[in-house]
Amino acid sequence: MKDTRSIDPASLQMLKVARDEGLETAWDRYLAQQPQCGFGELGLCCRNCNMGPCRIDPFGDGPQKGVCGATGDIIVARNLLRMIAAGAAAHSDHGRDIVETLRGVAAGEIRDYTIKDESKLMALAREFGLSTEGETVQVIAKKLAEAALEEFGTRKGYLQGINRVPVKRKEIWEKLGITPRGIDREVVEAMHRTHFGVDNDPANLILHGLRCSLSDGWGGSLLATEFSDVLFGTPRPVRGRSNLGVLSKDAVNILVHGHEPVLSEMLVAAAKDLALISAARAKGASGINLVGMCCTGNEILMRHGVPVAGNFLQQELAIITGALEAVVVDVQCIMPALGQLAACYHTKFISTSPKAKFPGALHIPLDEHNALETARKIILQAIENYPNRDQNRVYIPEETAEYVAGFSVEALLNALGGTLDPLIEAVKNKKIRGIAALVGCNNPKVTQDHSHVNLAKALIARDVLVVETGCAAIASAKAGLLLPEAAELAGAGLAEVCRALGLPPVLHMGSCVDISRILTVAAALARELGVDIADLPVAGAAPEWMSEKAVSIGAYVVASGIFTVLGTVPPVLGSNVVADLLTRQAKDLVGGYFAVETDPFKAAELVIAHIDDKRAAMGI
Ligand code: NFS
Repeated sequence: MKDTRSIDPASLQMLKVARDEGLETAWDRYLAQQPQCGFGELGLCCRNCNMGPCRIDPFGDGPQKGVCGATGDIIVARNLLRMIAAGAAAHSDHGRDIVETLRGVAAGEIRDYTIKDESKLMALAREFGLSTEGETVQVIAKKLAEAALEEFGTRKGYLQGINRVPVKRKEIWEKLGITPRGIDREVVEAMHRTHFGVDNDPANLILHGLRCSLSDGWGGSLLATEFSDVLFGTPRPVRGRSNLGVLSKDAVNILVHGHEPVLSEMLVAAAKDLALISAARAKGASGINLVGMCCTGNEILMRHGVPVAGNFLQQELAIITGALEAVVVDVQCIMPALGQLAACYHTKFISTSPKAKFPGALHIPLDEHNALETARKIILQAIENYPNRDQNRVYIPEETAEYVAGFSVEALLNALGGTLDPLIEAVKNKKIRGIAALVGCNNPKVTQDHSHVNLAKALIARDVLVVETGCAAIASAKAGLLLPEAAELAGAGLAEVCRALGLPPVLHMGSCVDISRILTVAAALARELGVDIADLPVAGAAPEWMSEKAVSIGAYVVASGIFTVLGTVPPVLGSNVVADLLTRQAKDLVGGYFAVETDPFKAAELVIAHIDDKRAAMGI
């Protein structure tokens, strides 16, 4: 029988090894959870106070109210708002860490990092309205970081980042009262409103969810992206390799997994240290092979072309290759299962963030003030572990595919010759039908990468330019869609544009916080054309999403005016009121709205129909 857990041959091979070795993965645990809680699936259980837990009977026979009187509509809306708040918090706390690192570097307290992109620093300083005349880079960076830290608890009215959006969009947010004020404030208010006995109006709750998510997209995530560029360099097109075949049979393999580039950047630097390379050789290895996974993988892939071993569902499979000397993690999307699994091999599971400790992990905290030293210490742990590798248990799938990544807004503009005009022209003359942003995770509820790859292929074949981030982009990397040569899979118009500009039809724009790059391009396109973002022939999709961060992303993309298709079902179906708000009423309120479609081919039709409608409305 065909194994429907993944379409990725490397993953399928590793799943066989897992079975032979009697090892459990997320897919097994997913099966063991069947049937999953129906109340939870519908969003109908509430644990917000200790009169509960309460649950609402979706069939109407049992209780229709919680002890406090909350209906299914209230419970579903409150639960969704909490998901958005958690996702926005995760992205934004990541953003804060990057801003604080820049502040430390500027103040001379953190010495191992330098400011890599001064012109971006200057541009951001101007955007924040700071005077740069006669000031040193250090002083400007410090002022900028301090101004950015204000964004988290700002008292000045609203977030700086929203100045990027067209006036029409700002007016929509103002009218609805959802202009984001401060990043932390919106998250705190979400928690306050969902506390027992506060906001009990589903629409009011969802509207705050949109505001909270906007503080992520145009706040926390935007700062994470922009300040990472300042500190670590703005990505430029770069080639590399992807999938588990990037692991080496004879080098010390170190997998970096998680999200923040602060540590991974130092690991990239330390892995080139000649003394460490000779230490690896002294242990019988051919060298040091640093590879990435998930979004920290995306960060170093975008900036250094570091190989990416895989996306979310491959974290356990990488350990099962038996070839990893160390898995180094920071925060987010790290399965707590890794410790136990690593213990079945010689692999060291190393946690580095005081915010994220795991069972079975060796904790080596990252000290930003001594970051290079921490990175060296971690790499030495891996080197020392190399002789413990049992080569008889090593199975590395051969699969790898090349990618071209690194499409920051600046890199895209550069490829276009300095302005958005060629892109606008191509859209107007229908060589490019529209633009679709494909983002998000893997989820064992659906075949790994199947929806990502097939949706991307279906869209490019119909001349839709696809831009991607996160684990969606890694799926495309593995499928060879991030190469200029993939233009042959595109429709004639898109293929022509790709060939003329040397671009792949699917552009890797970075990690999930880098969806802010996509927002920035969408806003710039709208401003150029004198329209609102909602008027553009643009759509979003999260075909295999699973995390709360993805819920926040979906919400801010929709609130920014962009129609978004979800490929896994969000826990809102217990409330017709909430489902109707998200899939219908949102269209009138904010221009964007959600659809749920689990079949990627049908999802492609929805995206194309939407794009064609927008084209017709614009008269192009
Ligand atoms: Ni995004 Fe990136 Fe991947 Fe999903 Fe997790 S790594 S921040 S949440 S699983 S795409």
